[in-house]
Amino acid sequence: MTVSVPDRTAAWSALARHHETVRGLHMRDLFARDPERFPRFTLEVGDLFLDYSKNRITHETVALLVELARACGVPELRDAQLSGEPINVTEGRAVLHTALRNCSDRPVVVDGVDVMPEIRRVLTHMEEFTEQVRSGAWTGHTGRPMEHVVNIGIGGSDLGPVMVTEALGSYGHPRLTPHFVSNVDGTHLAETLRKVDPETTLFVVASKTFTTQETLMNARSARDWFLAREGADEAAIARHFVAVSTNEEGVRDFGIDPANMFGFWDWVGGRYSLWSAIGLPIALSVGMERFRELLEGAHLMDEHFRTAPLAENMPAILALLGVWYSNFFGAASHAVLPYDQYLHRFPAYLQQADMESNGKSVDREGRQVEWDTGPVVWGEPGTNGQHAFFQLLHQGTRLVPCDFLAPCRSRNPLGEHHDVLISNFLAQTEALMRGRTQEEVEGAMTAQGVDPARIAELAPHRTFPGNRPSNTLLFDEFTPRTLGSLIALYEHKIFVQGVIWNVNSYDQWGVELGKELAGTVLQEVQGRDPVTGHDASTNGLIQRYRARRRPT
Ligand code: G6Q
Repeated sequence: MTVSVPDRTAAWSALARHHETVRGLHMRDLFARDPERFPRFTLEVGDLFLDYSKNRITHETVALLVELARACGVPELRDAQLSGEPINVTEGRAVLHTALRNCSDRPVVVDGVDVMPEIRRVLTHMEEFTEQVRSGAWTGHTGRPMEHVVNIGIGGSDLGPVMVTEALGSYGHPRLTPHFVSNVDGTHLAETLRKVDPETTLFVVASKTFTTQETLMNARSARDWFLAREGADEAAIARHFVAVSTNEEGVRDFGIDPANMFGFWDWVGGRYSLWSAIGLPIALSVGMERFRELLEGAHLMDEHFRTAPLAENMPAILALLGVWYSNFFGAASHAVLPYDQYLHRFPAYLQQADMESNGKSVDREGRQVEWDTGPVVWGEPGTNGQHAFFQLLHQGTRLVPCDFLAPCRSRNPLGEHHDVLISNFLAQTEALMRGRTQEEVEGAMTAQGVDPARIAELAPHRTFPGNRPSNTLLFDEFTPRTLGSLIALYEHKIFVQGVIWNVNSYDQWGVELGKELAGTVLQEVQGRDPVTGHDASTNGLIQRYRARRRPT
């Protein structure tokens, strides 16, 4: 396999030289010069339409970026990942979330075994269970059907399911209200339990390892709360607690019958696990048919990613544009701006997917990298963001590439709302690209009869440099299929960037550190001895907390 250190490839040097000529070009002029720019820089996969023409690129930029991807071994590593090779080198694992949504007949082999029959078996188990709960055949210990589903999980066992369940809110079951508890802050659980009735509540304890401190603590407290109700005993637990995990022993030790456990496998990374049984709360809410549509949408994107040439490959193009801005323009962040209220958790979900995957500073061989890796990913739905941080996007000193996402048809057609939403959406990308020149500002102010001295004073403030890049992703209507394709698009984008930066996108030692340290400090905040083993700041804070904490 040819995998090169990116900044030593000929393509990287060529891109650095090319950047010198492109950085001075304004997109306004690029559009004026080339009437074919829109068709040239658009792509379509299923229901997703990507316009990437509002980027600081020329035909040559794309060719050089594609060359970089080739030189860094993107096609080879893509094929290695999809075929189940252990590309997660630091954990010695295959990375096969794509197998979970493999709707083809192709087997996927890990260590000589086709994993597809096991995947289908768990899907069938999910189907049987969700149908029972949704139809009302599954009842609680007092014989009432379920009305609340509380997912207890954190990180990858929370962010994907909550984002998708929210996103598909319009498809939700009318009797079942989904809730998600992740934070170990007791407020999260307490506030949720206030809203539910133990007789009609199903808890889904979701943890790949079944050792995560926050999840186990929340699950234990939920179980205590449940058992404190009259008539609820250990036998009743089986009607109200199910688990999603790879750790059968841990599930049994917790007191959940393994018959009520939905399994998955170590080759499914936490932040890539919503396609597995971790998606159970999604399936309970929208039904298994919709859940399968979500998988089909993702599979469509997988097939595109697997087969399309790099220059026409949507995830690869998005990834390469990100590399272009991060490594050649020095952009440190990337904004994701969904103009769809259903997608309000999408930026938070992507933050984990992207920053936990590519927030690395050593390469796959353990050497310090000499180039920037993953950007800070952030965002909020439009139009809210326009009244908040868009000021910086338009006139700040930093370059922030943006992705704008919107459906052509609303799931809630309400008067002119959607046209107004979309006109804002389109106007923003245009304004970011075009800007407004000082002459334009002065002309407009003169036409309004403003005093020339005032014009001179105000014109610089009202001038917009423009030339601020954005990608536009339009889809027809927000369906489970579209959402599946959209998530898979970003997953593959992250993968391609990881390959180019030569980092392992599939480990997360930073997360592991947090898990380890919190355990040590817990002993101390609860202990009686003076705390002296840390730096002065940490010692002082622990002591201050101990002096003020509520006595137990
Ligand atoms: C995801 C990370 C992390 C993980 C959580 C929860 O890729 O590994 O966010 O999902 O720490 O872990 P468990 O599912 O094991 O509880």
